[in-house]
Amino acid sequence: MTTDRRGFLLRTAGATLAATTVSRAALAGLPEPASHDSADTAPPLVPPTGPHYNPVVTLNGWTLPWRMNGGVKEFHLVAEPVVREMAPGFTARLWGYNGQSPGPTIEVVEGDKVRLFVTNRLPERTSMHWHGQRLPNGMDGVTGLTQPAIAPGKTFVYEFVARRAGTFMYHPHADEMVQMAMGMMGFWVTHPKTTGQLVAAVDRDYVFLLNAYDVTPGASVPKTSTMTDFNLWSWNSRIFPGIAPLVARQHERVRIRVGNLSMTNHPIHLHGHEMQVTGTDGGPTPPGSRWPEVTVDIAVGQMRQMEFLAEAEGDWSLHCHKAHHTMNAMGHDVPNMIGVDQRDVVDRIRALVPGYMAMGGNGMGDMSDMAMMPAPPNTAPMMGGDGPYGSLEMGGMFSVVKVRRDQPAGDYRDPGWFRHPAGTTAFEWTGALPDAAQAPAAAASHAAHNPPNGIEVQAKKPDMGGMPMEH
Ligand SMILES: [Cu+2]
Repeated sequence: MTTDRRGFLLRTAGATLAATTVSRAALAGLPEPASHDSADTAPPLVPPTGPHYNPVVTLNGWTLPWRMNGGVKEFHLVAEPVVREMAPGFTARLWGYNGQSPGPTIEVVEGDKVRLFVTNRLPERTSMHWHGQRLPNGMDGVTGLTQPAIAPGKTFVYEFVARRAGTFMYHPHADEMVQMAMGMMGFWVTHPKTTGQLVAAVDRDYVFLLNAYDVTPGASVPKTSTMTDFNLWSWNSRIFPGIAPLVARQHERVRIRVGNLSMTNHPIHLHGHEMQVTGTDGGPTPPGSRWPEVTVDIAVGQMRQMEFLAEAEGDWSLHCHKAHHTMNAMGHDVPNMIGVDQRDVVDRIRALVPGYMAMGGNGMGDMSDMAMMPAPPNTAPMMGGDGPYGSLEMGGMFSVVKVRRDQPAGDYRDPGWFRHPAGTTAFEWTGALPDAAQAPAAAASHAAHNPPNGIEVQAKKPDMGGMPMEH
C-alpha cells in the first residue's frame, strides 16, 4: 500500500476521519505481524532509521517492529488467544496481542505519522483504544461511540500523528471487563524530538503495566467477572519470582514508566533511593513541581514516569506496598491461625478429610517452601523466590533493582545476586560487637561529619536534593 503524504495529513486533520475496515487489496499489503513466544525480556529495539532515541526495555516483554511506508510508521497488532508463562511452573491461557499478554510495546517519536492495523483473531468483537493520545475522535477506538466493533476475522486501520511525547497504553474498548481481565493491553512510548529540561535523557528506560488476574489454583483461564478479589497481582502478566530484575550501572539515571490497568491503585515502593515523578499520563511534570519520594501511588488508568539516580550498589526491592499484592494465589482468605496449636485439630480433621493440612500456626512464612502444602499442578507458589540468603517470601508485584558498578552500559543481563562487602550486612548478635558495619560510601561521610566525641551533628543531605532532573 502506498501512501499519499499530503492525503494523510489532510485526512488526519479532518473531523470526519474514522477507523475503517480495509479493502481486500489493502489486506494483501498488510505488514507481516511479528509474534513473540517467550516471556523473557527482549533487548531494546534500537530504531533502524533516524531519529535516534534510547529505546525502552519492557519487563518480560518486547517492542513491536514496524515498517516505513511513504513516511508513515506501520504497525500490525493481532488480538488473539495466547499462552503466557506468568511464573516458572505456572502458565495462564490469556488473550493478548501478537503471541503475548501484554502485547508488544509500541515506540515512536513525537510527530511521527503512525498507521496501526488491528486484526481480530478472538472469538468475539474487539476494538483498540489509544489511551492518553491526542488524536482525531474517530481514531479513539470506542466501540459503538466512535466506530463499529471489529468483528472476528476483520482488520481495522487506525491513523494519527503521535503529537505528544510521553507514556501511553493501548487496550480494547469493547467488552472491556472480559477483555482486560483476560490480559488485553499494551504499552506505548512516544519519545520527544529532543531531550532537555522537561524530558531528560536517561541511561535506562523500563516500562511495565500493572495488571491482575483471578485464576483458581490448578486452572489456567482467568475468571473474568471478578471485580475486586483477584488472586494474582502482576507486572506485564508476570508474578514474582517470574518478574525480570531492573538492571543499572552505578550512577546511571534510570526511568521507570508504569501504567495501571488493574482494578485498584498500587503504591510502588523503591528501596535505597529516592524517585521523582517526572511525568504523568498528561505529560512531563514541570521541574519545579517535582519532589522526592520512595513510594509512588499509581491509580487505576494512570501512568507515571519515575526517575532516580542509581547511586547505591546492591539488590534493591521494587514492589507494590499492598502486602496482599506481593502474594500469589492461595495466600488470600486463609483463616488466621497464629498462636493456635493445630496438632490435635489436624488429627481429627484428617480422620474426616484425608490429606488435610494445617496452615500458618506460626505465621505464613513457612509456607514459602511449600513443604507442608502440595499445590495442584500449574499453580504458582503462594510466595517464594530464592535469594542468596533463602526464600524472599514474596510473590506478585515484586522485583529487584540491581545496581552494579561493573555492569556495562547498555547491558541488561541479570548480573546475579549482589555480593555484599564484608561487614555490611545485618548479622546475628552473639554477645559482642565488632566495629560498626558501614558501607564504604557511608563510612566516609560518617567520618567527615562526626566530631571526636562521637555525637553526630550533621545530617547528610540526600543525594537527590541537588541532583534534579534538569541539566
Ligand atoms: Cu498493588
